[in-house]
Amino acid sequence: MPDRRKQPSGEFGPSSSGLFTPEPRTGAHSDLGIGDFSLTRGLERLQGRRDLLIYMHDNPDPDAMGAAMGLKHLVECTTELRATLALGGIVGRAENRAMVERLKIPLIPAEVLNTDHFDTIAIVDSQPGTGNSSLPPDRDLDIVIDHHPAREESARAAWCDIRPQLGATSTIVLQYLREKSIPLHTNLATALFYAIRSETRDLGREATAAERDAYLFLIPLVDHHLMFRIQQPKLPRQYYEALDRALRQAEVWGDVITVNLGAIPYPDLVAEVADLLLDYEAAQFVLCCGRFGKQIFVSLRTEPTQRRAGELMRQLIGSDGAAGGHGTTAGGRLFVPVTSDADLQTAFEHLVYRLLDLTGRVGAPRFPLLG
Ligand SMILES: [Mn+2]
Repeated sequence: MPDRRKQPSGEFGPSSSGLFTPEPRTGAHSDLGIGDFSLTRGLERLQGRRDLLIYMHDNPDPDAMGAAMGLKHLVECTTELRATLALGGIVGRAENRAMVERLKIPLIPAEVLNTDHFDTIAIVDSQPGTGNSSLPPDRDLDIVIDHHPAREESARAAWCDIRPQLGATSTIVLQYLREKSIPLHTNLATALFYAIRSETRDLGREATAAERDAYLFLIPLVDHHLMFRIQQPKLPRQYYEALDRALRQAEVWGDVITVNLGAIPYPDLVAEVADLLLDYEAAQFVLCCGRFGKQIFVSLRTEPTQRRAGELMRQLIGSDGAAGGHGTTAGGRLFVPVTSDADLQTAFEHLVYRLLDLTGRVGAPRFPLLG
């Protein structure tokens, strides 16, 4: 059986950090003057505010949800603010749904929220201008906390803490809670632990010493029985249907595996299947796409030796959609809506050709994975 702890994460927003080896900050990061963040000053600026709305990237993953939960706890323990978590898209993956249910994460669909009720707006695990969140376009942001490379728009937020050298946004938020000596309740500790675990594949993927330190701090506080229930959720029939389709449709072009899943029951399924196919012994690159409603979602995975998934995804998608990712994981969404599987197949073939071209694999022999 595949290791079901593997998670898509931080899709769209690019990030980079080495295996336990923090990389130097990017030029863009230091040029923007981001990184000298003071938590005490950040919290002081929030005095007198009443209602905080916290956004994550759409179809949030455990890192986004853990960071949002942690930020809510932080501000509610240190300021007068009450925080609300805004859900853009859906929580689809079974582990992520189990996390929401078992840890009682209070998500409110973004479309039912009246943003005028909130005097303070935050986003975690994403940034303004990435095209992967449901942020209101007409509001200035107060708080941006992320571990993807800094974007210019983010610097406008008074509380802008972006650390691309870290493996997870939840690591940053846990550091805040520790800096202010705020006790963690079991559900929050479990959420942060699961967030970091799934984001880094148990510290094996793009984790740093900060994530290891977070693990050691959290382990005594985590409910490991709950953790097991989240990590090993019961799976719906549609998961096995999608798996069956994925295995039958997957094609091998040398060390590149590609699959079009057709209509999918939830957007992050493309990332889940891409993770699964990367386990294939010949795989160095996996491209997976599918259609959720009228939108095409794309996921790319690479082996750690090919750490340029985010860059490849941005080249693949170009101006046709929103794209980004980490060194070995990336995601994207095409802007043009499709109404038929034929349109999806055309878009997919275009992406496959571009990937083969970008990786110098044009002309590689093509075989079905099975049969
Ligand atoms: Mn993340």
